[in-house]
Amino acid sequence: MTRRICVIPGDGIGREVTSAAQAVLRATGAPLEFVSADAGWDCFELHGTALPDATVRAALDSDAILFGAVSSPSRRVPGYRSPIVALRRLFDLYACIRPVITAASAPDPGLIVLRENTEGLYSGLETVVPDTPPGRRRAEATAVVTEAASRRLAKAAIELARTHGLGRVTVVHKANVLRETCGLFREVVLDELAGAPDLEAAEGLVDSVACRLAGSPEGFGVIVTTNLFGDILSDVAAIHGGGLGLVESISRGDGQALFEPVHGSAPDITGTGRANPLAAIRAAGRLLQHVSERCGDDALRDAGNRVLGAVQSVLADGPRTPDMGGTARTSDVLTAVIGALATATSPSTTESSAVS
Ligand code: GGG
Repeated sequence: MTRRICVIPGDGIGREVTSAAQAVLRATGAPLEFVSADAGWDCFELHGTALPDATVRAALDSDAILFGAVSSPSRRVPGYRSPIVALRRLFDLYACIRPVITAASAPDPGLIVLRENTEGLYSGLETVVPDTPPGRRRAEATAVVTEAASRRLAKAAIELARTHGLGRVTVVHKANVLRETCGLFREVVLDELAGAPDLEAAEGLVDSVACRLAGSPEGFGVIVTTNLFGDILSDVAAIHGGGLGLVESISRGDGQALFEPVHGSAPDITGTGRANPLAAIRAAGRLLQHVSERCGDDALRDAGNRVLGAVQSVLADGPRTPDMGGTARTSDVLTAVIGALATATSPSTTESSAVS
């Protein structure tokens, strides 16, 4: 049966890397059809919305979403809101999973950052206090933490740690200062972990974890944390996975799932043909594994495993884009991945388990 993939390339190099990922998906021979949909800043400039209704419908009507990257402006633009944050909330994609394959753990994840994806400080509850004179302006943001969202995330952390043999779940928070919000998150996650005696439960304050994580990825297992902390820590963790050009991100709920590279739209290199497509290609491999798991199609899982295996072999032998110290172009890496697909061997048991 043909599965429908909604491709949302977004802005900048998002378009270049999703095009490469789509080419790899086609090269697997898996029975897929692609529906392209708009989102992002360019879309906003063209259509007056960063997330058209047609895009939401196309995403709804698909088996999975392949997303590129968007460039939301850092200044306030009336009518604009981040489409990726909106998609995560619209589809209740509560678990954002960022596996980090380190030199020591390859081809399996040595660390997974699991970020709450629907609330926290990204709940969209920001206000400006009206009518304040210059010099006295004031803006406020509300962080939302609920027991239900924290508990379902903790369950996902437990499942991930078990599936990938990571042995430990580390809850990261700042409950010594944010006693109510982080305090609730910490309490609920630790409570859920108490019911998983096969796993070691650990905890850490976000600042000290960031410092330790910048030095080494060892000993964390699955890091489970709130939205903003997870956004930052997953970029720090990417250092150990070869940089942002290599790490994929899976946002899933109980229904839909969205796959994307962790990196953004990189306007500085857009159009130069030097973007690293490997994170997006890995995202495409995870997408195949996920769809396979959802619909019980072993051939799709095999295709996903081959994509991930092909990426590993290109990482070992090159070619490499400039972010990895090489001089290769996006198209060189794409050609190499497609070439490696034919001979990609079946990866180890844990890698062949869907991360989502
Ligand atoms: N592929 C991930 C991505 O696009 N990262 C940049 C990001 O999250 N931007 C948020 C935004 O621009 O709204």
